[in-house]
Amino acid sequence: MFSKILIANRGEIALRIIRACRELGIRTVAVYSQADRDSLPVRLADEAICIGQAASSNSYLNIPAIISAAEITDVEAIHPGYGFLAENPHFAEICESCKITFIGPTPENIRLMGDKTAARETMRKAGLPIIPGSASVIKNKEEALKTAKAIGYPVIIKAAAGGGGKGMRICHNDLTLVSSLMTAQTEAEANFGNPNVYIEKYIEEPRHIEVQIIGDRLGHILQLGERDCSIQRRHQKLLEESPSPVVGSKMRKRLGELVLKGMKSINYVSCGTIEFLLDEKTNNLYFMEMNTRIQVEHPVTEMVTGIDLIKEQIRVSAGERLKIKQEDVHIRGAAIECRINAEDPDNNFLPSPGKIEHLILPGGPNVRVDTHIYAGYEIPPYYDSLVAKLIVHGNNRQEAIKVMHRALSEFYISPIKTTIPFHLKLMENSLFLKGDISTHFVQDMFKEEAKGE
Ligand code: MV4
Repeated sequence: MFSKILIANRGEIALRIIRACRELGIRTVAVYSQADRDSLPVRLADEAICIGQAASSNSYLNIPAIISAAEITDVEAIHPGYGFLAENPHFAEICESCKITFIGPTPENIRLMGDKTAARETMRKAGLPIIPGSASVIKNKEEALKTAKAIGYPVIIKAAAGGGGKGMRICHNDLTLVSSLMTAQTEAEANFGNPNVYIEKYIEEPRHIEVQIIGDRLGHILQLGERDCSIQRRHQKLLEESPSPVVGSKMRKRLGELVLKGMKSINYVSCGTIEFLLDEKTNNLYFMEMNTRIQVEHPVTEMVTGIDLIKEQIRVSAGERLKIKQEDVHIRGAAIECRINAEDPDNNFLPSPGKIEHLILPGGPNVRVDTHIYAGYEIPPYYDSLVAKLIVHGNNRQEAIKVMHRALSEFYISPIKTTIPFHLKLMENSLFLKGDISTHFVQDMFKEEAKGE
């Protein structure tokens, strides 16, 4: 096992990793930007090194500064958290060449899954259902038109180097397809440095279902059930839950078998998430893409499986064997996570950074709060707006919702605006209570409100 690791991240995930390390007896090094000097992970880590200015490109994305900090403090491994350098194959390679363990998948795993067309083709070969679409990258408008003719409109153009919703375009006919192709390629080049795009059939009101997996370096892989992440706004998830209210035991078993086949085919190691779209009209399930990192919503899976994913992730990176067997993984009850962002839900979710003067955190049975904030903390404006994750557990979905409602009503943050009032409304929404939601839910909820006013 490692004796000391560096955490190349900030905020709640940096703190989450420090906590896992403490329990494993591993010393920690926090790296931080000038804007995060007074942050909790900096205070709680065993050592802390400033790596640059507030802008991420000068600090949390600054590879030479991070590697220097790792060399100076003599760590054996780097945990990248999520975002920043977590899915940068080049960074994973540099760590390797400096004899520092990158706590994550191999650079090959990251690179393969980062190319969304290659990921699609690899998973198709492994037997996973993929969304009907182009076999590979679309080279010209003739190929685009041919693909659309074969699968039928509407279609969606996606960037091969994209993911997470950036640079997607929906097209309903030949005319818009041809004009969108050009702009999609230009945008892809500008955003990702790669103009490659591909085409899929557009699934109209899908549910976003994702499966958590973890693999060790000895070839063992576990699947830890699904999360339903359909409650999102502009590709930012707001609430995640496990199990999904629409996945039955038969579909769960099939999902599990599919992801294990897919992951074994690429010898995947570390934590990862396989994203699926579920078309509720046809009950068809499709592989969409894979995230080769620990995700924000990992606690939802921890709550229903009892597995500490960060500790396991560190253990497998140190070469240890997974302690749990697939037959010992059981999904117990239901868990929900609400993302508390410093944003104003009454003002188009406008970011609301600033100083937290008053803070009351919820507690009591079945409540977990993952946060780096404290009374007197000033939320810097330079990073994402996530300030806390409120995670609850119940014997079933209904009970978990009751616990969440109770915990949200205890939660008090002032004077900054947060998404707490949005989540409170959600816990009372009849469609949410029924589990009758798709990825359009939040948008529709605000449309309904506008009508009523
Ligand atoms: C789709 C889709 C419908 N059909 N692909 C959005 C995030 C990115 N990972 C892929 N996304 C989508 N891809 C096809 N063929 C709809 C979405 C989508 C979506 C997916 C998951 C969660 C929320 C979403 C919100 C809008 C669109």
